[in-house]
Amino acid sequence: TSPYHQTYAERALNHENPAAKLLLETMERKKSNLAVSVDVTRSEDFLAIVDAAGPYVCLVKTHVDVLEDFDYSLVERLQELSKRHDFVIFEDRKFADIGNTVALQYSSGVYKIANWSHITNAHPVPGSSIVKGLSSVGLPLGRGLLLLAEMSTKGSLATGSYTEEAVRMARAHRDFVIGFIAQRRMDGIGAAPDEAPEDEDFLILTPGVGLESKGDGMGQQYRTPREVVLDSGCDVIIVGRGIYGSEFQPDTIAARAERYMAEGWAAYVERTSS
Ligand code: 5FU
Repeated sequence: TSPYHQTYAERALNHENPAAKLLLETMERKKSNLAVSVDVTRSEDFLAIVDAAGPYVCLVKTHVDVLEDFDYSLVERLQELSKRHDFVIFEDRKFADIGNTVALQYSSGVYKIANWSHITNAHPVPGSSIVKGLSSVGLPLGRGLLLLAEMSTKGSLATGSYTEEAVRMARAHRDFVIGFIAQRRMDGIGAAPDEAPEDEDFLILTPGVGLESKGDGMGQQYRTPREVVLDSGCDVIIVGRGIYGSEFQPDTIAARAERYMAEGWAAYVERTSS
């Protein structure tokens, strides 16, 4: 059976990479394929949102560079919450430079992302040297990388042969590249029918998910959890403003997270039992 029909628990066995295994096991344990994306500028709001949504998510996605009052102690607080609520951490850094530079950006500077983020991501635009640079830092630490094969935005240039090349790049680095940021399953994409490895199992993490709106007036496009998980075969739904809104009220955040979790899981159950 293809990954589309397999359970997250079965798929955890397909993966050697510790971050991929951890994510799939966490999804199964918590019965959640929901990730919350926390894009706010104050550490206090950030931690309150993570704490409120934490029980319902398999993963927290961060953009730590938008925090105005970032201090490395924030990372320790995030790690405590990650243990308390049992979620994986994904810094959505979208690396896009030469191998030597991304290795420095990943390991060093103010954020030292590789120290604490189980998963990060990169644009394939520089070519496979970006994977080499990042894996020199992340692989010894048991980290995993997602390549941006597609984007959720209107007019995205990551389509067609660019997407196919992203999949080929991932296939050549299966120890470190665990999957994609994409809008659909990538199984077999870019390979001749007899070329796609049979045991290919990439994780698909998908932003651009919302129940209340179709977009945000700045190019973002939303689809429902059901469309993303059942119709397009994606594995993790990533929801930001649909969960934390603009008020940052813990009760509202928890209720919204619970609803997205339920919808995402129902779509997965339907998919794996079909
Ligand atoms: F790679 C991508 C993409 O194609 N679309 C995205 O929206 C990443 N994102 C991120 O997901 C974006 O940077 C936000 O952090 C998040 C979506 O937030 P929203 O509030 O649910 O629109």
